Amino acid sequence: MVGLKTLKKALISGAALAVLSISAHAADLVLRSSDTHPDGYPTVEAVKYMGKLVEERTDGRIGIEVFHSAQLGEEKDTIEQTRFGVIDMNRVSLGPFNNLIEETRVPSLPYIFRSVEHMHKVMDGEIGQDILDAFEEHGLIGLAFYDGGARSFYNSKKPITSKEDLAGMKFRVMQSDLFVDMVDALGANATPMPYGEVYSSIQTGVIDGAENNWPSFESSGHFEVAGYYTLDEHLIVPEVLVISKTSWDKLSPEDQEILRQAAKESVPYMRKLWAEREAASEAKVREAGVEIISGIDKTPFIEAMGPVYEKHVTSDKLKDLVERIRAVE
Ligand code: GTR
Repeated sequence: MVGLKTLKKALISGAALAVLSISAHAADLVLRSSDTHPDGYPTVEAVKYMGKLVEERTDGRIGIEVFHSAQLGEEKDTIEQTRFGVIDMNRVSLGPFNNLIEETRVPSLPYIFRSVEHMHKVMDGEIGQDILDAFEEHGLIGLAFYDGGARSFYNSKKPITSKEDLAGMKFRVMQSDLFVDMVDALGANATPMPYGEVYSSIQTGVIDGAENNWPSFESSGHFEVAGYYTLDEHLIVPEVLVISKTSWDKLSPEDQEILRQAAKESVPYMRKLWAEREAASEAKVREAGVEIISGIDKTPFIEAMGPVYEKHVTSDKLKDLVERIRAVE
């Protein structure tokens, strides 16, 4: 039996805890930010870090609460909600923006970047800023780009060692026409679907596999159902942190500047976490016995992308972006 004294003590500490947790969110304005990834994932931690900076610099007036693990929904839906101001902030891959904002297609093109370093140079510079600016007319303010590593194919059926091995296989892609055409061009079949449905779809054989980077392949648990991972690295798609224009317009110019600066400062922090997580995820996946196929000849993959570029790089604006990206050393 619990004595009265113990009960009283428990109640008091419970009350103290409640007060504590209220004060942790005592900011006048708490911006709600969405992320599909679980707690502890580099993108989630980077936005929390940004929130800490914002809270410090506004003397606790503004805070950010990250709703991780797709608590607010799958990416495509949360993007719509962010555009309409139902969700304040969102950390998403550029992929689900491709159909809406044409500029986001260019850094999402297969093999557009020669390396992650090339991607950093492009996205940290003027080209990156031009792409961030393109969000505004769609109800969003682009704050920063995060890393998404290199994406490669994984599947439950067989080791893929060449483009020919992909023939007729069924892969999930993000909800973007560009990625559907990319998979088609490789001779496989693409099924666009939300991230949260991929695990069970591989498990039940609805699809043969999907494609992603090491941290997502690991954190989603997809490696448990897809035992073959081929490092063809067809995409290096940056991720983006956006805020709803509706939420943005309510802030003073000074607070907007604080947010912009804090977002910028969260980038190097994210990259450090990303490098650590990439290594840890790779180790975990290898330890689980997944067959890793590396060192394949990427040339046929790259050469197959001609029609994809032709179809999706349509306007002069996009052609110019491709040229500018290629020109960055
Ligand atoms: C991850 C990315 C997510 C999401 C996911 C997907 O790499 O970080 O934002 O886009 O891929 O494939 O849906």
